[in-house]
This record gives sequence, structure tokens and C-alpha cells, in this order.
Amino acid sequence: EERSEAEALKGIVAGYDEAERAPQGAPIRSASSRSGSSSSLSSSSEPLLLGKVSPTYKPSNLRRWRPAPPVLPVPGRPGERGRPVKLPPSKEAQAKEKFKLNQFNVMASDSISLNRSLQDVRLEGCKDKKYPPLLPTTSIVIVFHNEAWSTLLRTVWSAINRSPRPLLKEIILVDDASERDYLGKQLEEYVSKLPVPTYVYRTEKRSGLIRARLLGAKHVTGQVITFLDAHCECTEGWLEPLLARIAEDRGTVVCPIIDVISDDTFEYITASDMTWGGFNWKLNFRWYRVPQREMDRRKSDRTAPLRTPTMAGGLFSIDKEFFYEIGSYDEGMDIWGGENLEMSFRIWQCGGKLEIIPCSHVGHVFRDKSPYTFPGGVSKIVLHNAQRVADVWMDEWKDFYYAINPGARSVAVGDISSRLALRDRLQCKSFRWYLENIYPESQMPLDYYYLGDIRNVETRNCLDTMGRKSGERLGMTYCHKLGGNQVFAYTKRQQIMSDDNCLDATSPNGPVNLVRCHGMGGNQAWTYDAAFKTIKHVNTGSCLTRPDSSDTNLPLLRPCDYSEGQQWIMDSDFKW
Ligand code: LR7
Ligand code: MN
Repeated sequence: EERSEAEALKGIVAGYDEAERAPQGAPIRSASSRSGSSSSLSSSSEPLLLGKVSPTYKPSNLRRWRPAPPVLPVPGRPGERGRPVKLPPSKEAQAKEKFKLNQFNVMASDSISLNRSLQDVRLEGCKDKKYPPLLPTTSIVIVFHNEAWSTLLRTVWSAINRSPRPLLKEIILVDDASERDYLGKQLEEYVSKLPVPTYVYRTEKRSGLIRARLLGAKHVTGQVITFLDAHCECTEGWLEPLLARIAEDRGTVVCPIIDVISDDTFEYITASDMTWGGFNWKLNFRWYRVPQREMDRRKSDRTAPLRTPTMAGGLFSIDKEFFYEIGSYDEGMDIWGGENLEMSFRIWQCGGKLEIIPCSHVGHVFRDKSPYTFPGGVSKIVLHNAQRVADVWMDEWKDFYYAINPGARSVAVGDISSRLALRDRLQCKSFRWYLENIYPESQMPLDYYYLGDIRNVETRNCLDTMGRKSGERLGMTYCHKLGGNQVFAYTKRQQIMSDDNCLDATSPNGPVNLVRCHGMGGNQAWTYDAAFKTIKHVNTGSCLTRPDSSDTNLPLLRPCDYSEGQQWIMDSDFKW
């Protein structure tokens, strides 16, 4: 069993030392009808001004600002200073029942002030940073489908309370066909009285977060678009560092550190500043530990912008013109998923930069499952979106995605010609360039000899991860030729890997485990001898051997004897 997203994040928060990840697990939801066609929302293509100061950022267009005053605790209210809420035992049963509505404890959220106070979570070095006296304005775009009232409005209030007022042009809420009454007239009346201009736009039918964001972006009048999920809390000083970075380089897309708001107690838990975004073969977004290479580039300054290979997707700021120049979003993507990697690859490959700004912190309610429906079926939608990412941006590395997802080939990708044309028009670089220059630590090997199943000559069975996780035994079973758990890459760095994990052994006469790849050779270095068909473990000199008779599905390390039980075939002749 994989750890839940929230648990994994708590791991990060607790400061785990190894690469950590928060599975962006595809939520399991039921299906009804498919969502509709896409209108053409994205606009013009102006010449790229990457890395140059935007003409819109001349001083006459910038705004003088002062930091927002701190939000003081509301006396007698639960959850102040970001502390956890404990409901009285008499309410627990009802809270549990209502949890399902949003996949978070809505009764806990409802008990907290919409204007609750938080701790100042910033590093000391952030608190006395000086930002330019003139900065561009931003519009905040928040899309939602059936969001709870208190989380949605706390997102809005936290932005109003903690943004320098002259810099917050407006807040744009996009209702993606919610079915809850209070999100109708009641919401419109409420926001009409807010101290910052706030508007509600509605998609007529469920369009998914990608097309909903495009609709919101169309109405932005600020210079920078800031996207937030509908269950966030902005902290003190969150906005200035984002806008300052964009003003400095408008080709930079910037993300705050995303802290954790507990889905149960709504406690505000600071996330590590030592994680960045990556992805696995399935094209799930994942958090990993920032490598030393990037720390060195930043001269070990933890307050400096952190170049990240990918972003989580929900919380970021981007210059409005740059958003369109770089191709906004892929309108062919439905409901949820994929757009975060699509945009990340596109930004890097097409000449932009993607950064986490560690002096900016925004909390987000992380959930284990999605509360809403995925019309058409969750796996179909998520695979469809991921496939568009793979086919447009990943060149031959899309093979990893197809190999590990047996169902992916049968899902229709739709028309991707306009996205390919975009890649061409912007003269974007290859995925190899991205892996070499931006993400050499990626789970997708830059150079590899082989990708496919690995069959034993004697038993005719194949190596199989059996879906096991890091630290568990490598398995073996009959060859099904469907990819998935039987796909391994043999890399130029001498790894035999499946997704995040590598074959790993310590004893010349012992077990073979799946262990998170560390890329340092050592216990994870193997050499394949095509003549003898042996897979030799470099450190011990032993050979990968078929399971012995006592336990038929666990391959072992044994001193090499070149018998058929130690011969392996890497030549799968099927195409994923
Ligand atoms: O059909 C939909 N219509 C919507 O308007 C489905 C969703 N939505 C809204 C939804 O109400 C919410 O406000 O879209 C927003 C994001 O949906 P979530 O909160 O269910 O997504 P998430 O937080 O699980 O997912 C992350 O990955 C998504 C992939 O498509 C988006 O990029 C989310 O914005 C993103 N969230 C974050 O980056 C916050 C940090 C999470 C992490 C890691
Ligand atoms: Mn979210």
C-alpha cells in the first residue's frame, strides 16, 4: 500500500532525508456523461520577450505598495494561528459523515474564522528581504466545482487580508458547474461586498479545471495572473516575492511553497523548502528532495528562487502576456490532471523558467481522494490528459509512459495537432534537452540500452515488481507481455529500474530488492552480458538467479555458474 498524499507530505514536513514523494493519486470516482467540446479561448501569439523586461513593466505601469498589516487572532475562535481544531466528541459522528462531501472535515473548517490568523512561517532571511517599491498588479483566478463555502471564502479572505492592496487588482472566481445552492446568488451577493473587486463567472456545463481556468484568465485585467485552488490560505508576505520575481524576469513562472492544511484538523503545517517537483513514469506529479546540484547553484541560500523541473499545478503566478505567448493551456484536457506537467515541460522546453519562491508560502488542503465526479470515468480522463502530455512533449520518452500503463494505448488522445504546431512555432527544445539540462535526476533515464520485460531462460518467467514498493522483494511470474509491472529499463548508469525503484542487492548470496533509485551505482549497479545472458551485480560479482524451489517467485543473487537459471533475455519484440 502506497502512503497517502497527506502522510507523504507529513513526511516531508517532518524533514525526511531521502527523496520523498506525495502521490498525486488519481482519485477514484464514478462516471456519468462526458464533458463537452472546447471553445477557442486562448488568444494571440506575440513575439517572445523571454528574459527581457516587459514593456508593460515600465514604472508608469507599476504600483507603489506597502506590506499588508498582520492579521490578528480572532479571540475565542478555534484554529487561530493555524492551530488544529478538535471538534467536541458529540460532533464527531456528524463530522465523519460530512467528510465525504468534500473529502475534508468541513465541520472543522466551518468552525474556523474566515479571517483566521496564521503563524509567520517564513525563514528569517525572508522577513527582511527588500522588494522593489513598484510592482505589477495581479488578478487571482480561483476555479471550483462544488467547493465548501468556508474553504472557498477563507481562500478569498486570506488573499485580501495578506496582499498589499494596490497589487491585488481583482479576484476572479470561476464556478465550474457546481450543483450547490449557496454557490449561486448567495455567493454573488457575498462577493459584491468584499473590499477587493471580486467576480463570479460560470461555465455553463462542467468543463474541468483546465478550461475553467482559461475562462477565468480571459477576464483578467491585472498584469500577472495568480492561480489558486479553492481551498488555500495565503500567508504573510506571500505575494510580493512572486510579483518581484516576475517583474525581474517576465519569462519566469513562479510557485509559492505549498504548505499543508490538514484535511482533518485544518492545522497549518509548514512544508519543507528542500523539496521540488518531479514526475514518475506514470506521469504523476511527485515531490522529491532538491539535489545538491541545485543547492550549490543557489550558493546554499535557502531563500533564493529554486528552479524546479515541474510544478504541482494549482498555485502559481505568471505574467498575463507570457501565459498566452507560451501557449496557455491545452484545451483538449478534461476535468483534472496532466495540465501541471504539460505546462511545466512547455515552460522549460520553450524558453521559460519555472521556480519555487521559498519566501512565499501558501497553504493547501491536501486530500487523499477527489470528492467530485469525473464524467466519463476517472482513469479514462486522467490517461487521456497524460497521453496528450506524452505525445506532444516527451519525444521517445513517451515510451516509458506507455510501457508502464498497459491501458494507455487504448485511450483516445484526440486531436493534438494545434499543440504540436505550438511546439513548432515556439521552436521548443527537445525532451532530451529538458532531461539533460533541467532534470538530470529524473526517474526517466537519459540514456538506456533497453526498455521491456526480462525473461528467464530456464523458467520462461519474467521479472515482475508485483506492484511492490521501495524496500520490498523483487518478484517473478509468467510473462504477460502487457508492460506494467514487468517493464524494466537497463540504463547506461547500469541500473535496472522500474519507475522510481531500482534492483538492489547487498549480499552475494541473498535477496534482490526494489529500492528507490539513488543514481550512485553501489548496490544498484548491474551489467548485462549479452553473450552469457547473465545479469551480474557489480559490487558482489554474483549473478541474478531464478527463484529456488523453496520459494518460486522471488529471484535471488547466487555466485555465477552460468546455468540457464542465471540466463536472462532482454529482447521484448512487442511495441507498447
Ligand atoms: O472539474 C473540475 N473543475 C474544477 O473547477 C475539477 C476541479 N476543479 C477545481 C477544484 O474545485 C479545485 O479548486 O480545480 C481545483 C483543483 O482541483 P483539486 O483541488 O481537486 O486538485 P488537487 O489539489 O488534488 O490537484 C493538483 O493537481 C491538479 C491536476 O489537474 C491541479 O493542477 C490542481 O490545481 C493541483 N493542486 C495543487 O497544485 C495544490 C497542491 C497539490 C499538490 C501536490
Ligand atoms: Mn486542491
